[in-house]
Amino acid sequence: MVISKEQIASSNDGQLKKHQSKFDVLRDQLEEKNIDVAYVIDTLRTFQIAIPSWALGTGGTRFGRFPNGGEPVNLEEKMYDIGLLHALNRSSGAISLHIPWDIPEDAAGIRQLADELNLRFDAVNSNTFQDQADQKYSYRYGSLCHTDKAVRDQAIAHNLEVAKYGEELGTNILSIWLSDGAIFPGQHNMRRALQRTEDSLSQIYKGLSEEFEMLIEYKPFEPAFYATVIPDWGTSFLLANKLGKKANTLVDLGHHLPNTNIEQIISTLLAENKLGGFHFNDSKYADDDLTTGSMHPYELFLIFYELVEGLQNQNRSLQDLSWMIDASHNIKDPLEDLLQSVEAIQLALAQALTVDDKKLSDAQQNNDPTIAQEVLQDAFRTDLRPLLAEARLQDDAALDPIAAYRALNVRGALIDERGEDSVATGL
Ligand code: PSV
Ligand code: MN
Repeated sequence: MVISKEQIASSNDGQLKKHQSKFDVLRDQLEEKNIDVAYVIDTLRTFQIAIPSWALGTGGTRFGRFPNGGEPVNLEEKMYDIGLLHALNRSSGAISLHIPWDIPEDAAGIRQLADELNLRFDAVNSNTFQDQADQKYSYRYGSLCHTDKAVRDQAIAHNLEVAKYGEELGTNILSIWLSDGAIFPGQHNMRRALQRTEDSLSQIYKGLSEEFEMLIEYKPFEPAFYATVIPDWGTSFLLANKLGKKANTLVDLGHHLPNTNIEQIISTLLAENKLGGFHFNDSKYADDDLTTGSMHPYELFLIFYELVEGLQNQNRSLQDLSWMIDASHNIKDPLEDLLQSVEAIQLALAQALTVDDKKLSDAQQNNDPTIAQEVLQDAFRTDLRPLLAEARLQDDAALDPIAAYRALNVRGALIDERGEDSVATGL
C-alpha cells in the first residue's frame, strides 16, 4: 500500500481553516518573542528520524505478544510501512536495518525501492545478542568479550559483514550494541572482558573504511543482570576515545538507571565531540521501550535543548548525528505508535528551538534560577503543535497524521493485503 499526495490533500481539506487560524495566533505569539518562525519550520522539515526495520511489528514481553495483523514479513514490506509513515508526516524518511534480520539480498533493488519511497538508509545494526541457525559458535557467554578467540573472530567478522551491507545501501554508519556481560557475580573477570571487547572493537574499527562511523551503544543491564561489559556512557566514551575519531557514543534514552540526568550526559558528549547518535523511546522503570514522550516529555525537551544549544555552539547541524526510534509496541498499532513518537520528538525539537537563549544565558550569568526556569517552561508550555502541523502542510504531509491514518483505514488495508496472521521478524 502507498498513500498518494491526493489522499493526503483530501484528508487535510476539512481541517485547513481551523489549522490556519490556530497557526496565525501561534505565529504572532512567537514573533512577539522575536522567534524566527520560518527558521523553526525549516529545521522541522529537514529533521528526519530513522525507523528501525524491527519496530514495525508488535513487540511484546516474555509473557506474550498480541499482534494486530497485517505486519510486514520481509524487508520490502517493512520499507513500504515506513513509506506510509513518511507520506503521512514527511519526517520519517530513513530506515535502520538490523542484520541478519533484514539482509538486503538484492541491494540495487532495495536502493531503488528506497528512492521510490523517498527513504535513505541510516545506521546498520549488528546482532551478536542471539544465535542464528547457521552460526558455528554460540554467543551464550558473550561475543566480542568471549574468552574463546574463535567466538570473538566470528563476531568481528559479523560486524564487518554488516558494515559491508550498509555500504551496499549507501550508508556508512555501523551501530553496535552488545549484550555481553555476566549474569552472575564471578562469572567472568570484568577487567579482562572489557579488554577483550576493546581489542575486538579495534579490529572491527580497523576493518572499516575511513568514511565509516562506528556507534557504540551502552546499556546498564538486561540481558546481563550483573555486569554488562559496556554499561554506561563513560565506558562507551572511553572505548570510542581509545578507538579514534571514527568511533562515537550512541545514547539510547532507555539505557540508564532511574533518574540519571541524560541531558547532562549529552552536554558532556557534545562538548567532547563524541556524541554520534540517538535511540528514542520512553520509560517509567528501565528499558521499557515505550512511545517517545509518553512518560517524560519535559525531560525530552531538556535533552533537545542541550542538543540544539550544544550543536549550535559548535557550528554543527542536527544532520551530523543519527536519530532513530528504538521502541517496542506492546498493545498499540506499531505504525500509530511510531507516528506518535515522531510527533513527540519534533515537538521537543520545536520547543528547544523556541527557548529564549539570550534571556536564559543572562539568567545563568546572573545566577537567577527563577528566571531560568521561567524561560525554559515558557517554551515547554507553549502549545507548538500548530507549528508542526504547518511544517507538515508545507511538505504535503498530513495535518493530523493519526487522524489521516485512521481515516484511510491503513491497518485494515494492510490486513487485507497481508493477512491477519502475518507477523514481522524482530524483537
Ligand atoms: C538494546 O536494548 C537495543 O536498544 C539496541 O539498540 C538494539 O540494537 C535494539 O535494542 C534492538 O535489538
Ligand atoms: Mn537502542
